[in-house]
Amino acid sequence: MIVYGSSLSPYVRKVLAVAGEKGVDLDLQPTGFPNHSADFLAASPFRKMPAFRDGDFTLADSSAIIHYLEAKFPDPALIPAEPQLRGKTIWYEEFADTILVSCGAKIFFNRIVRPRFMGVPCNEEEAQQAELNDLPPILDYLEKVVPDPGGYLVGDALTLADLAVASPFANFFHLNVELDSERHPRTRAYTESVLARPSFRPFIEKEAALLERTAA
Ligand SMILES: N[C@@H](CCC(=O)N[C@@H](CS)C(=O)NCC(=O)O)C(=O)O
Repeated sequence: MIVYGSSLSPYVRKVLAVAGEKGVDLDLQPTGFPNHSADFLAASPFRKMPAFRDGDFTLADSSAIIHYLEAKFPDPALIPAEPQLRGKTIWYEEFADTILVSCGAKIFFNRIVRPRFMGVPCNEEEAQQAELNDLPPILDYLEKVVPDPGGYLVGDALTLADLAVASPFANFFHLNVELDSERHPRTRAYTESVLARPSFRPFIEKEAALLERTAA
């Protein structure tokens, strides 16, 4: 099975972590950006990563891919069956994919993707607005809901909620976005512990090496 994309994308990284937790081997292939490969375009009609191929079957969108993997490889379950746990799991994934990533993308896209991979200058005003004004209230929310060390966001086992919420924090840590140790200590400890899992760590190390190579 192939995933097209870069693990620098929090959506791609989330899919890779889900597969890793399930012990499923995915072949991560670049999209060919900026001249996308025909294989990527065939799987992703709107040119968004991640895209996915399993034989003749193609799919785009991280959540769609994760539901496919969950159905095909049910153990360990990362989307609980119990109604309230399932509802909360999907809430946290949606929160991460929309509210958290939208904010994080304004910082990461401006400071990393535009200058290093697109040859376009950073819009520092937009990045600062996101970092200083938009991010703190999102972290305030997380600070209230993240578990004590060793715990999980939903129920008493790891779920998609933990992987989805932690994934964008790898981008914050790459950017050295400081989490206020007085205001958000639990969020920092929790996200660092999820990102230290073997399902995330090798990808994050490769990302850090790439960012070091492409630094000005
Ligand atoms: N809802 C989609 C969002 C995918 C997405 O927006 N990916 C970004 C990278 S983080 C992308 O491919 N952007 C390129 C573009 O918009 O052209 C998912 O969950 O996969």
